Amino acid sequence: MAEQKKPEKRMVNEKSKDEDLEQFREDSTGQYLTTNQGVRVSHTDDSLKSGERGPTLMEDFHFREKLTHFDHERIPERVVHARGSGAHGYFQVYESMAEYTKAAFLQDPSKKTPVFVRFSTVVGSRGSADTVRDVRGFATKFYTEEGTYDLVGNNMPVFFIQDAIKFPDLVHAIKPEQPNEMPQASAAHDTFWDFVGNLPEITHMIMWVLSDRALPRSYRMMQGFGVHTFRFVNAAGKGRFVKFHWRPLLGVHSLVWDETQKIAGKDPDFNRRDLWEAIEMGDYPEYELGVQIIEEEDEFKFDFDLLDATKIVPEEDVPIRWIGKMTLNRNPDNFFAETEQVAFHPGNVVPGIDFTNDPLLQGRLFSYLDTQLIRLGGPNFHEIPINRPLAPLHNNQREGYHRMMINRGQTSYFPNALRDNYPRPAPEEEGGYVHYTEKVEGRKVRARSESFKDHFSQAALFWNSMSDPEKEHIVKAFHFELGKVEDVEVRKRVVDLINNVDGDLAVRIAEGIGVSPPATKGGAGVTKKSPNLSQLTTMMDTIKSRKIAVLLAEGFNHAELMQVTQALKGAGAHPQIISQFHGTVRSSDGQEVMVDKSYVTTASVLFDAVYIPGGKQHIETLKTHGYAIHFINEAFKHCKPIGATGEGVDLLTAADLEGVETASPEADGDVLSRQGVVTIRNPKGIDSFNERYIEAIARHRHWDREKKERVPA
Ligand code: HDD
Repeated sequence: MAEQKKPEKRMVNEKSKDEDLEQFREDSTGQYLTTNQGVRVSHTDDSLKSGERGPTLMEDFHFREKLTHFDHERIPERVVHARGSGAHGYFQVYESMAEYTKAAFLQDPSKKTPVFVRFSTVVGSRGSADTVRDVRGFATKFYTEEGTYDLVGNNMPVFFIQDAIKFPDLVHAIKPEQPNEMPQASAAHDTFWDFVGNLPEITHMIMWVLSDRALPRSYRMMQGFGVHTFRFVNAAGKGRFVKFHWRPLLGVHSLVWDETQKIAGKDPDFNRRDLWEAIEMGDYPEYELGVQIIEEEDEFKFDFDLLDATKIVPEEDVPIRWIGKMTLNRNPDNFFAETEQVAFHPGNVVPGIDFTNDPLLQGRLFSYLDTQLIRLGGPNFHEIPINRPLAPLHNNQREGYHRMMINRGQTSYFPNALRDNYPRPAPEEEGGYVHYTEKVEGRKVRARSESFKDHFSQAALFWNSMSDPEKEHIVKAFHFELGKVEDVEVRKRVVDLINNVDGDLAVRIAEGIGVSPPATKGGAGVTKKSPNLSQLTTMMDTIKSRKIAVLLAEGFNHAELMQVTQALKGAGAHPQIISQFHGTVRSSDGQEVMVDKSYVTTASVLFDAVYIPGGKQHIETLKTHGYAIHFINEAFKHCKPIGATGEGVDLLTAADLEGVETASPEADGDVLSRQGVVTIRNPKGIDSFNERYIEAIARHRHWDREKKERVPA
């Protein structure tokens, strides 16, 4: 027998994903219009007719092709996570993780692995608003040299259910109701809460979904989690459990409920626009990847099961190690081609990363490939540019709808002698994926492990770890969600369920929704806290990329405006001039400034903070502008930082910010910072004003103000 050729060493593809996509890009600038066959078109405004007023002719191939293509433009939206926004970028590990995993993209700190990330809401349709109360998807595709790895996570570390077989029930319950397809993109209706009241395992996730985590200020300011326990495997074949985390370098920040509802009208694309604009402006979102690594011998040392996706591994038990950073630095060229057609799959793993027996994960391993077959119309969706691996691919799969690859050679089977067995399986040392040799045995049972049955302790841990304002937000969220439920028995059952977590919380919920509190006050008997579950422990030392509204009318103080806006820009924020009309406004010393937005094209809810410079005439005018007063009141009500200098302080007095002290006319040069309202009368002290104002913005929100119910907005 002739000696067999050795397969070539893996050709590491050094192309970036951007270069890879180049061959598919089209730019029609300077080009003639053609048909899909490349025939130049001479006229596209009238169909071909028999006489000017006669019938259209079948032979009009341009008309038929144009209409037919249009008629087929839509594909089914994702059954969940239909609304999403994507971005390209790269990932770099800080130091080699070889001790824990052999995954090539986690070895070399100098290597940049291209990524594509899609953020999403879960429940709403493709055209629904961004700021609804919902979990956010955080799915990352790493185009590694060993093949594509997908980390398909969410912005919450736990899930609603423990076994994938319940996923269709969950989704049917939370999606709009059957008879009338209402409400859109909202859990606040009877069927969802009916499901909740009958499914104790959902309790922990409900606490997260009703918390501020469900209202992210930005995709750039939320965490991500792999949720399941996965496995790292090193070159020696040693396996360890691993939990994945993403943390944003801008800190974790949320909107407030009233604000989210208003934004849904003012700018339904709020989070999508935010991501897009940030990348266009060079404010590249950055996230660190973290891992919690657990030795196999420690599998049973926790009071919950590592295979249960309704549980976290508290940081106090296993600290997070931050191992690398992802930077998103390029917007897609075409939403449909990239963000819509991208297909994630938790089963896309590379050597060094493996699964566990988490029954939720196991079910996902089936569902994602299956769903793409209907959504993307056949088995060749991996050939769509955004889904193509950067690693070369060779196998004996053939044909099917929309096949792009032109396979050469006589054979499409294995084994074969005609082509020396090519393409042939790679041994492990040549990068062949070998599944972790976990020992499994047992009887076939349709059952849930006893170790999955504590549904309330971690829900209580989460509740205990919240700050007072966060707790208040959760109670109010229950009031809203259950307040929308028409069936009183459904409301009651949820109150009874929450009584298992915390008796006082159950009473506070009952109070707001017209049902009697549980007969006996219950609770999970957990007093522990895990401080980092609260968003108030997040980074609060940067104002990078925050949007600051500057309210202006004719006659403002130009020097103050410049000093403050320069300082804000210096700290990385983006001040925008808001005035009654578009065009320009003139300062007291005759300088013209361009207006970015007029009152009617924007609103306070679209900004992170407000600033009002001095200028006598300008303030007298603003006092008469209902929009300006409303702008301030609303920003105040939403606990946003407000800054005013010189006569600007008088506008705050006119807006009546219920008892918050501002700098008095006599206070010469002293800055006053009270509950995020920062004021100064004399511009001499503007530098210290800037410092305090920037500090107040970095804190994001000033929750003390929430108690001031009287402030109109
Ligand atoms: Fe899922 C999409 C995240 C459980 C079935 N899921 C989808 C996306 C994300 C997640 C981020 C959108 C990906 C994209 O942007 O295209 N899903 C999760 C997480 C889960 C989870 C973090 C629990 C830990 N999912 C889950 C289960 C099932 C599914 C248990 C079914 C058994 N998910 C799907 C799906 C989707 C999907 C139906 C819809 C579109 C798609 O897959 O591509 O297959």
